[in-house]
Amino acid sequence: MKVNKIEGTYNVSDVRIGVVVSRWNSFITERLLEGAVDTLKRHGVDESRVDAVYCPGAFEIPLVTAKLAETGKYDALICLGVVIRGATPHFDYVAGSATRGISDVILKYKVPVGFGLLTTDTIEQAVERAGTKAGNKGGDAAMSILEMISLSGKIDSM
Ligand code: INI
Repeated sequence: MKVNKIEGTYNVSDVRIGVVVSRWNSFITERLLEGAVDTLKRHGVDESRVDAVYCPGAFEIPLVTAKLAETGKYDALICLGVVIRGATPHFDYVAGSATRGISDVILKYKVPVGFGLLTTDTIEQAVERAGTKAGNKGGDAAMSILEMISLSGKIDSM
């Protein structure tokens, strides 16, 4: 193929990352944070370049993410939260509002945001995605922002 292929790498340096961490289900969100920081460190991002900013629950993640994006200090942000379905429709409102709000921030500020919001039916499913049998979605979100920082830089310099 003779197309110009443009894609990000995982090689970024001197980046500053903001991580928004929801305290709701904190025993799981702290594992997501560990996964995210571990991935960033293994790709050369020093911990001193990472700020972890805590909020009460997933519903508050978009506002905190927007305020961090507004500072212009971060190359990328990562959102970490856990919404568990339980038996009420509350899940749909909290998960839907958080997801839509995070998407809005990405497009308003054009900053990469890693989506590490677990939306599961059970606590067990959330635990599986926070460093046990289904990997660590915090780490996955960190990988995605590394690639997006690199890709954004390439697109900006086109
Ligand atoms: N917040 C979560 O992050 N996860 C949940 O599962 C959850 N549930 O189930 O209610 C939750 N609710 C709190 C919400 O995010 C707000 O913090 C709260 O409503 C105050 O605004």
